[in-house]
Amino acid sequence: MAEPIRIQADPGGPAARGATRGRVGSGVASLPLHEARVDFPRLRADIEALSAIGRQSDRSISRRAFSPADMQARAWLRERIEDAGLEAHQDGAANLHARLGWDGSPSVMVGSHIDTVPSGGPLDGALGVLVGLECLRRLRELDYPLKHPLESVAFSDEEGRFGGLLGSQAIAGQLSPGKLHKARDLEGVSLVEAMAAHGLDAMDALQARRRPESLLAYLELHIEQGPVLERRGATIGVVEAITGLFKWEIRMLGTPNHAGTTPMDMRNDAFTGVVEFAAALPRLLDENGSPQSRATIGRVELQPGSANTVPGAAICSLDVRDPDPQILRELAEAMRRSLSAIARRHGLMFEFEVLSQIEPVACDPGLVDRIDAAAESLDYRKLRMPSGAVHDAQIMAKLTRVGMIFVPSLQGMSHSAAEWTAWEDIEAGANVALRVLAELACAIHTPAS
Ligand code: HGY
Ligand code: MN
Ligand code: MN
Repeated sequence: MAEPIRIQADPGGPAARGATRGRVGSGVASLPLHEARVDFPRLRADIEALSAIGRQSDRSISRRAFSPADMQARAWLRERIEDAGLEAHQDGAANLHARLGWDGSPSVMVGSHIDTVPSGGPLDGALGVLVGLECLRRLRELDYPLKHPLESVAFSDEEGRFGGLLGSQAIAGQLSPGKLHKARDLEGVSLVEAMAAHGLDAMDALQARRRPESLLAYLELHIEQGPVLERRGATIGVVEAITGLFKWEIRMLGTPNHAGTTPMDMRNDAFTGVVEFAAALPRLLDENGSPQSRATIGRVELQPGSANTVPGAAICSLDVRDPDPQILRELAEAMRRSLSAIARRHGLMFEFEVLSQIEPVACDPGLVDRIDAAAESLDYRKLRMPSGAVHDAQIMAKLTRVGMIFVPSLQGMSHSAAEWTAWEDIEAGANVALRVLAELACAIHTPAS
């Protein structure tokens, strides 16, 4: 076993300037592990401060990847990392890491994202990043001897302004020059332009790749974004698997024509095709999916878009999810067949582009048990469950063992201003994350698992 790394506990020493280097230190672990808890008032203050960045008049939050609000949040986070005496590091994909005891040996990583959907909530992603920061700060204060370095990361563009899960895909080596050049948002702004506006070169994302052997495990705490924990009265979700998805852009193509002079039976109305497809989704899921299957059309655009013109083109998004890869394949085939039949019936053409395809993943059984045991020993009510949302964790699963901790979402709401989690549940989740990270990275006696 590697010689435990000891961190200078001296607040004024070199470590204070964010240059925390392991292996030298005089601290002695001050608190037994089972008594270790996060500094909750400090974590709460961070959550409140970050949620003020990108706040909109309707109380929702908008921090789209590489937007001014996202950059402001990144600058704020970097300052908090350095104030904590941790080493701040930004990789080629602009993922922002906080490091503790960094010596280049295989590390334990914890993370999530601080970018949001256009009118998002204060906790989706942000909670996991701030809990990760708090855990590294707290482990530095507790001064447990480290077996392995720790890093807490805020991944770039998880929410998909430029395709989604960008930062974790960069680390997993899943990006290509073509994919980076092609990536653009709904307004047509390219990733290359958006990053260049902040002095960043999108192609540097290709350098962010990490070797699997550079990581020992990845942990992510996230809000559930669903109603299950609240309904079951549980505080901690022990995630066993993370759903997969495919995202398409569908284009139904008909004939634009005059709204007044074109008889109803002589139209090739593209919008009719999308409406019929949307109405068919529940049946398609019943016939080809599982109880965990989900299908969503979140965006529809009609062209030319004038009230007195029969739409010649109807462009819509399609987001389909299921934790079983075979069911996802069957759903994709059923959707394609349905689109083809509808197009034929209405004299339309259709095409679709696969925007993203994310495999479902199983979390590491050892980490699942460790999270479960930590919740048990901290006396929190827990529930083993799947994740219906996708997360950076499932990309990191390509590189290393992953585990996820969920905390309840009030009325299951997320991706909106109504997104919230009770403070005591946030504190509980953070304490479970602290325990698991300490067991993974610190040289202290831990129950086998
Ligand atoms: O879409 C998702 O599941 C995640 O919130 N980005
Ligand atoms: Mn989200
Ligand atoms: Mn998220």
